[in-house]
Parts: sequence; C-alpha cells; structure tokens
Amino acid sequence: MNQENSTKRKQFERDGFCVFEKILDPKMVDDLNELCDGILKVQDPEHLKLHRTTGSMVLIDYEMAYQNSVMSDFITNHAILRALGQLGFDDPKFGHGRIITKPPKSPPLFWHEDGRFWNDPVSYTTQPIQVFLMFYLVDTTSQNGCLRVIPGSHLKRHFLHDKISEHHTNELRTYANPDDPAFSQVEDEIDLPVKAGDLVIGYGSLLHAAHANQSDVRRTVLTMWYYPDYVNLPERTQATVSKLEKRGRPPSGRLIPELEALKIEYKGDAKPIEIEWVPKNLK
Ligand SMILES: O=C(O)CCC(=O)C(=O)O
Repeated sequence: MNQENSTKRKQFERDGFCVFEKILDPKMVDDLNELCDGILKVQDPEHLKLHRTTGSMVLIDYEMAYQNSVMSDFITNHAILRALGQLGFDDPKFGHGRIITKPPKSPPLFWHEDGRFWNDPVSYTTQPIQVFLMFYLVDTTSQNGCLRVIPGSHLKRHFLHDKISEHHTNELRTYANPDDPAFSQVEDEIDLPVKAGDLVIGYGSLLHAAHANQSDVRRTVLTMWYYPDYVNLPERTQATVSKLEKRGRPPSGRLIPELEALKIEYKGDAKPIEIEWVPKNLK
C-alpha cells in the first residue's frame, strides 16, 4: 500500500470514517436522483409521517439491483471499488442499502450507531465487519441535513452510548421528544458536509446523526452497507453476516458477474454469533 493510502487507512481506523471526493460522476448522480424520485413518488405518505427524523427507509437489495441497471451499475461502480481498494479492501462484499430521503423542513436524525455484532470480539478491533458507504445525491450543509459524526466513537465509549436507545424507536422516528439526548448537540461532534457524488465511508459502529433539513428541497442519501474485509473475517463472523444478509436473492436467469462477485456466500459450518446491538464491552 502506498504512503497516501496507508495514511487514509490509518485515519479511517482512528476516526472511524473517511471521505473520498467526486466518486460518482454527475450523470450517475442524475440517474440515481431520477431513480429515487420514481421510487419515492409511489411511497405511502404514512411512511414519511412515521419516519419524520430518518426520512424514507426504502430497502435496496439484490432484487432491486437485478431489476434496475442504474442500481446494479451503482453497486458495482469501479470508482467505489477503487476507493475500497485504496483502503486495502480488494474483495469487498455488498449486503443491502437504503434510500433515505429527508423531506424539506424535517427534524434532525437522532444519534445512533448501527453496530449489531457487539457479541463478536472483532467489533472491538480496527478490523471492520460492516461499513456504511453514504452517497448524498445533493450537496449537503448544516442547513439541509448533513451528516454529523463523533470521531473515534466506534472504538471508544462515549457518554452518549449510555444515554441513547439501542433501537430506532417510534418515539425517535417521530421526533416525539426533541429533548431526548439522542437529539442533543455534543462537544466532540463534527459536521461532514459533502458534495453530491462524494463518498463517506464509516464503521457501522460509529456514532452518527444528521442535522435537520431546514431547506425547501428534499435531501437524499443512499446508505450502502458493505462488508469490506469479509473474506478475512473469522468464520463465525462470516457465518453471522451471511445469515443476516440472506435477502433479496435475484430471480433466476441472466446473472451480472460483477454483482455476483459482491455477494456474501458462506459455505462452512461455523455457528453464527448472537446479534447484540449494545456495545456492552466498549471501554
Ligand atoms: O440520513 C443521514 O444523513 C444518515 C443516514 C444514517 O444514519 C444511516 O443510514 O444509518
């Protein structure tokens, strides 16, 4: 690994995230915006009422990728795979994703972390199990709902770990209590404003949130869950991941080799580890 990549990998491990600029070209951003607009248009309006803080939570899976070439081209995009390669992940796997649109004038997203492997000792090391690749489809600022993160919180206990709910409760989703600590501002948080087409990669276990969208335009992010080092994980971790990501298998017929290469396949007989959402042993 060259010096530049090694510095980036160290920063990723230390802070729990890093940013790659201009990964998606403007045409891909336009195509994804058009695709998402079409999908969101037919969403039940009730869904958005129940998800005021998160915004839409539309599942992206292999089935969607097989039905839509914009989505399959996106998931297998060379620049994305190159960015993962720059961090030293040459054989990443893709699990699933979400189309997350924060409507105009919507409240902030609560602090949370998406780690669910806290029973697994690997979660307490720098070897990533699950990472988010976030692609905002508009330029983001603190005014329209940019991402906020707490650097280092994937490996170090933060007081918020003991104050926030381990689940995305209806109360959090509907912003029933704006005074909930999950909506607070904390001293060591930082904003991550990005341009449309940039890539933010972060450990699933990193504490993150998003500002309110105070603008008149909706703000969409595609959160894509990859397992960048799957092939080097211990077998029990592989078995756990494989069990969790068994959904949205493609219809039989024409296969897309680049997509198939990203699929998680575990053929051994190791026992999956119980899922645990609470970072019990984080110091
Ligand atoms: O909406 C955002 O900006 C962040 C989305 C998020 O936190 C997630 O996908 O886990």
